[in-house]
Amino acid sequence: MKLHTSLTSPFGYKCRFAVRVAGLEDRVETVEADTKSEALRALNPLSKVPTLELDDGRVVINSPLIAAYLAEQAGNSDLYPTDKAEKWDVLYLEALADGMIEAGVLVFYESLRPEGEKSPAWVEKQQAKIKMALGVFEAKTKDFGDTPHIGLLSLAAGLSWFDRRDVVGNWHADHPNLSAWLDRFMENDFWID
Ligand SMILES: N[C@@H](CCC(=O)N[C@@H](CS)C(=O)NCC(=O)O)C(=O)O
Repeated sequence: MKLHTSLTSPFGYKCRFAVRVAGLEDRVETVEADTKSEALRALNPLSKVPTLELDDGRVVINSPLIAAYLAEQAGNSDLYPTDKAEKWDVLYLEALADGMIEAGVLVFYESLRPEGEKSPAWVEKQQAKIKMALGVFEAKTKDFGDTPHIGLLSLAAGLSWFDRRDVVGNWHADHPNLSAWLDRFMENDFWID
């Protein structure tokens, strides 16, 4: 399988972590992709990364589906709990983290627009969503546990990307539990800088 991704994409990080947590490093090759290329568009009409190309030519798009596919290939893994109620809690965390990252990606893309085309109101709206989500995660940090499930992989990928791109300023100061958790989580063997 080939995981087409930008090496800086937060959703790409999420899936690259998932490959390692699922123990599929030998079966998944990471291929650097350009979102403006014809090659990626041919695989994924939305030209988005990550995009997973299967060995038989079929394609899986969208990081939640890619993670679910990887987990299925791996059999039992830490990515999703087997208990149904716990699984939906994890999927909630994943969706909230993904949504927070999406808002961050919009803020980042807005920063690349020419002066005069930027909308401060739009940026403020996205940043407000990020702040709300960060508040929820801060309150939930104590319940995260030690298993690197897909919700935590997405969250950690997003938070570390926020720091790399500086899209939300210093979120650490107002979210000390989350900040300390990220420091610990980044020490896991599957972490990729
Ligand atoms: N919902 C998608 C979002 C993927 C996404 O937005 N990727 C960004 C990079 S972080 C991208 O490909 N942007 C290029 C574009 O939108 O044209 C997922 O979870 O995989």
